[in-house]
Amino acid sequence: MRFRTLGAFALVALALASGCRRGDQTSTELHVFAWSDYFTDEAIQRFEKEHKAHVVLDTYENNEDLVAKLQAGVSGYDVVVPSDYAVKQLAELGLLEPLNRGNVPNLRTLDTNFLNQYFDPSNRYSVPYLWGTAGIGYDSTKVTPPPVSSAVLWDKQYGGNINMLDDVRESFALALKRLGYSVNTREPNEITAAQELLIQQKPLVRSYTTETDVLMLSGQVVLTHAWSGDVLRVAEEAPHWKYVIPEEGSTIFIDNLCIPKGAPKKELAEAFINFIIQPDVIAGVTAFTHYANCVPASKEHLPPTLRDNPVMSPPEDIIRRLEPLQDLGELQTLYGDAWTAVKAAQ
Ligand code: SPD
Repeated sequence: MRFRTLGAFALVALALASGCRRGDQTSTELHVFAWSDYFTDEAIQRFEKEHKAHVVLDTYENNEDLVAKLQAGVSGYDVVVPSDYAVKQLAELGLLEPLNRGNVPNLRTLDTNFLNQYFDPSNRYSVPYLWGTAGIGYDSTKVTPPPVSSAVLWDKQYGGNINMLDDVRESFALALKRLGYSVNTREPNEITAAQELLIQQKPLVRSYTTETDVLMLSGQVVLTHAWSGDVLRVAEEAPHWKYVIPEEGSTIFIDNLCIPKGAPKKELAEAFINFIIQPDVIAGVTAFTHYANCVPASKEHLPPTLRDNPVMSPPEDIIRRLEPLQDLGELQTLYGDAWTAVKAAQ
């Protein structure tokens, strides 16, 4: 009897203990939905320790997937990292929480050049985080001479060894620039011309993905439409990978930390944002991701090779060739339909 009572007591104690543990975990979990390789393990672990929380990281491939997921309803995410134009879309759809700036005192560390941008004029919803460009990654042992024009992505000799970003706005931007148009054109004829160019390219394309690092490192492609940091990071391990911004021009982006509407842990999310933009922490993120950040004081924590790297922080003459993607409102569906047609083409 005594034994049975003790056994029951032990079982109840165990159940309570595991119940509490589960309860504690849920109450301190922070769900972050971001681009792949956009935070460091060190930063996450330090935040977890300082805030006695557990960070759960999930990734998306492009802004459209992020917007669709948040539009579909309660996502359970606390922090998301949309690019410029997607911040505006999400804000207009009522899918972002206004930030309580009192909980993010490190906002003062941000470079004012990145604040009050068109996509969120008073930074009501967004904190600029990392920025970069889109261009072409190429295996310099196989692609000779070094490409200068995006025409190389239509060159038959590289057929079957080319990857394009699985990102409607970026892929259309590349084609539109090749045709001499703006990446934000609202002209249906120009969008159709870009669609045709992308369809014409399709037989040469091995894959459409934004996870380009794996393809480069494994040698599955010799050319990829890519974002600057991803190529630079690969080049540390495989220096034959180089990056070029095509002479026709390309895009420049700012990715931002935001809190989705109804986030279960809004205050913890603000603490996370405040933590990650500290100069030493974000310097660690830049050293890993190879994307430039929006915190000037982080520079002194960066290795000089990266601080002055022209791929990470392009010089003025290159910047002049870059256009930021704008939110196109209703017209976004024109691009979406054109992209579907490219994907469906045989
Ligand atoms: N591996 C992460 C790359 C993130 C790049 N941001 C994309 C911006 C799209 N306009």
